[in-house]
Amino acid sequence: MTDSSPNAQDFVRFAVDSGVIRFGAFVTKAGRDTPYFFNAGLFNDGAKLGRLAGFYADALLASGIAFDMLFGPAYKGIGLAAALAVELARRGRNVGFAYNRKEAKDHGEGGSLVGAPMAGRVVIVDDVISAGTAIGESVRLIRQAGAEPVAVLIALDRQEKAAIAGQTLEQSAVQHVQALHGVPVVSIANLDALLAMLARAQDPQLAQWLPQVRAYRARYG
Ligand code: OMP
Repeated sequence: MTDSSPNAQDFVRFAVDSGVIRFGAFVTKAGRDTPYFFNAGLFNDGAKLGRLAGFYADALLASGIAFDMLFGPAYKGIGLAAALAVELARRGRNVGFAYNRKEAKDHGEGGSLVGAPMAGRVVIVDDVISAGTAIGESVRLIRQAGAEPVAVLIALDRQEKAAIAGQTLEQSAVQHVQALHGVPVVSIANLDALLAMLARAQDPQLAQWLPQVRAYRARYG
């Protein structure tokens, strides 16, 4: 469910209209100067989160990947996985969800996992993949708990080259995650969908960003 599929196009439009995709001068975690940034924290009211969950559900169900539960990596993944769990239940698929704490807790629930017991085939729900550095920890946590990560579900695939310890690889981050962890990545939309949207934009305020975003794709994609 990527590039120019109707779902991807609608999602990119929704993200731009919500201010979740912004244009300007930003720096990614991997230190890349980028003319656009996707800030999932700005899906920050019930209506937006509910609509986002609908897009996640469409992408996950269309992938055909069989799964038993969801995992949301702290912090941003927690709300995303929770919203998706509600949406799936609304569609008749009531699955468990769990998340991790960033800080270890020495009393109460114990351990760093919270929510449904980790078991079976687990979908990791996250916001965006750039260089692909963040996913490994979730995969490890799930395997340590005796469960099987079967997919990484993200909203946006920035379609960038992977980076490991500051070194850029030839593989894309998504290919790298798939090869290293053996887990497929499913995204609602990718950078190609954003480029397609900018190429069609009537609003000159938006259309003006096309060359810079294209140049970024050429440099890091
Ligand atoms: P990687 O782990 O390098 O793939 O980067 C993914 C993370 O970078 C996300 O989980 C965010 O914390 C952050 N990020 C965004 O949220 N939006 C972007 O558009 C770009 C990044 C980023 O820093 O690369």
